[in-house]
Amino acid sequence: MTSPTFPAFPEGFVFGAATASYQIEGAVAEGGRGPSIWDTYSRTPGATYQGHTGDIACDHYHRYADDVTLLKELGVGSYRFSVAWPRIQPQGSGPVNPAGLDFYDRLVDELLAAGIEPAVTLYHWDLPQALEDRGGWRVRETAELFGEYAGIMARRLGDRVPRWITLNEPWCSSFLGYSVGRHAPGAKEGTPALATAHHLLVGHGHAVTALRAEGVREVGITLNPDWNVPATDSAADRAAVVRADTQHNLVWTDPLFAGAYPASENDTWGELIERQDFRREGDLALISQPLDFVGVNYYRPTMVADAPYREADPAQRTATDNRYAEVAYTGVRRTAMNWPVVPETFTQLLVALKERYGDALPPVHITENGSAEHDAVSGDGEVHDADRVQYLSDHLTALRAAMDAGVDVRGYYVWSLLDNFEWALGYAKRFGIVRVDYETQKRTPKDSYRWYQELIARHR
Ligand code: GBH
Repeated sequence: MTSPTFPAFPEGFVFGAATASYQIEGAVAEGGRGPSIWDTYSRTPGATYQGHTGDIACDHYHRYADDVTLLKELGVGSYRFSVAWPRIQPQGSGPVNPAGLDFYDRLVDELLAAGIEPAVTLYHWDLPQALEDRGGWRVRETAELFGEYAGIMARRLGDRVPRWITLNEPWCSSFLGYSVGRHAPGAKEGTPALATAHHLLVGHGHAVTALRAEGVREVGITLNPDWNVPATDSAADRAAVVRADTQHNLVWTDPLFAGAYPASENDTWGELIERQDFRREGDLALISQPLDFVGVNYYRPTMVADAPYREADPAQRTATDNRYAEVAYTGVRRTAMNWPVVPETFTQLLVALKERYGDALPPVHITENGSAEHDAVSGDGEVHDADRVQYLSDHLTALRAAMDAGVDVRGYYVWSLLDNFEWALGYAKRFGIVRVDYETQKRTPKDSYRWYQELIARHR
């Protein structure tokens, strides 16, 4: 391991920090907000660590001005946050809630006054429960309503928000939400999850159309491509990597950047989607509209091995069982998430994306990167998170290497500004560069905050 360095980025490179609504806002029953699928799911016994919910979270809804001050002192050029759709449309469609719009309006003005460019994510997983009750992402109507909601937001904030992200990590919404049930709405449906993948992409397309109609400056989508490494050099494990890549990555990137679902093995999501009756004429043209950037969230590589079908009986098998299993990396450091730390895979992933799509790959923003560590408050009241500093330094160095190799990367947003509600893992995992004491809501900048602050200052 090298000691932390301060890699140098070109002029104009954007340094930022990111959060998401349900993970930080709290105030779930205030300001006219309707329930989201995460309110429902987090209340389901056994769904989240110790039954944790986002009811209070970081109380950002009330403390947003203090949090903007933290961002200002950090020196970031941009802040990525998400809008809670159920604050805007408590029923997911129809009447707009003025108090919800006002909250984001105040946040945007506070950011601009601090000299920080807002980057808005329209969907970071908190679907209005009312829409889930009508089928959620299984049904096309949700995609159409998402387009309407995008238009509402652009009309209100489009004059002041330069960068718009339609969806965050649709793989998580689709696969974790509807196939394995580890995220809201907690469905374990196998094949119907294919429809959710397609409808998320169609929803993205409708949102792009709506945002373009309002003339916003930059439109993109955030994906979480995996870097899959074969467990051994065997043909079987290498074939498993192809299946994992197809299901996790190409199902999203091929329609977006190549205008077609991936054609490879016959039991991958891509080919199955091709055969489904939920497809409509014109969908791929809608999905593949040109974007100004693609957001990439990257944390860690995945090692995969060939695996048998989960069900011996062919009639029981689902379209989302692609016969690969994740196996543990050995000989590398692991974060508190038990994720392997292998920074050079960040370079490899970005270079591979560029190689696959060439000029069809839009400029890249790293919309999330960071680590959960076993942080402790020292006797001096500080958090000396040397592991996180090392992680960030090494990943920014790997990012710089990808840029030297020809990948057009415009910005980097650290995940996350604050410790927050880590979904099914509740408050047990801390990703912040600022510690949050959940008893008092006191914020304490960690050593990683100071390190990032210095990195940014060196670029002025
Ligand atoms: C991103 O998800 C998200 O965009 C962000 O909200 C999240 O906080 C961050 O990364 C860190 O995880 O729920 O038991 O299946 C990346 C996908 C989703 C992977 C949550 C880890 C927790 C395990 N992450 N998942 S579980």
